Amino acid sequence: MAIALVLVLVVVGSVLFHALSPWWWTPIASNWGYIDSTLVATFWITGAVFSAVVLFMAYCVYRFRHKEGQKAAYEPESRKLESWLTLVTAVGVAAMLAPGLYVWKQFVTVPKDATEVEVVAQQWQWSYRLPGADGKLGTSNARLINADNPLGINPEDPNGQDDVVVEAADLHLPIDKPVKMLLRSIDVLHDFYVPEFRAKMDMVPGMVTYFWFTPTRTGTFEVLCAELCGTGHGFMRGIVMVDTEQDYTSWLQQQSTFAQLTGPAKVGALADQAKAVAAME
Ligand SMILES: [Cu+2]
Repeated sequence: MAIALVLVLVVVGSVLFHALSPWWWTPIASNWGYIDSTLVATFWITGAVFSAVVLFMAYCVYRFRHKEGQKAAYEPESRKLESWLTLVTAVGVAAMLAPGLYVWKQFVTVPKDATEVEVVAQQWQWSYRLPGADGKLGTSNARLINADNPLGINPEDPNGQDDVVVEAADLHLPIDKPVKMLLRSIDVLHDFYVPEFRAKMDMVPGMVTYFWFTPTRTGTFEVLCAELCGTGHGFMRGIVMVDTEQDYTSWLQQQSTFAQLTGPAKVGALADQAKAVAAME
């Protein structure tokens, strides 16, 4: 009897904890309301199954408790019960997976008018690169990284000259404009995560991963690294500010392009390095 009661209390406690929890999501700031809906659907399904299973267990513990002279019947197989359980489980799992697949399709289908923004992660800071006036990011190579070229931009590529380099500083994005985040890491696994955007993705050295989103409200949001990446992992934080078009433009005008950062004095050295790397490959 006491066990049955404890089981019922576990269900009531768990449901109340979820319903009254102060640790819910931060208010959303992107177009990915679907991600929230998918999570809510999963909570409902797993919550209902959890409650049903534990309450059934409590019922059985109470209903079939020990009585003098009563003997348990042994019934190892029941075709009917197994068919039902298989069917119900299959429908439950499909109901949790289907919305996820639907959302994933949208998550990886980038709108044509999305602007590219590159995020470069390294132990333990975030840097960014914007395409500049030509709208194109120049090529880059991890072997070209040095103090004068922290993101490894190819100095021989004309598309890269006007790229805006934001080294270990805040990123600004204009509101209501879709952005495709190109994610690079130059040392170990990292993961670019802004909770309010409901989007994140692992960053893998040697490849470029991506996701897209549209910021839907202005504000200051914290960037977290969501992949354990060494002793400084917990301090690997950054700031993304979503601005009005006007504020964004004035911020952008204060940023330096790759060509400005390099300056004529260093161009020769960087070009020599690029030639050496090209010869190596
Ligand atoms: Cu990291």
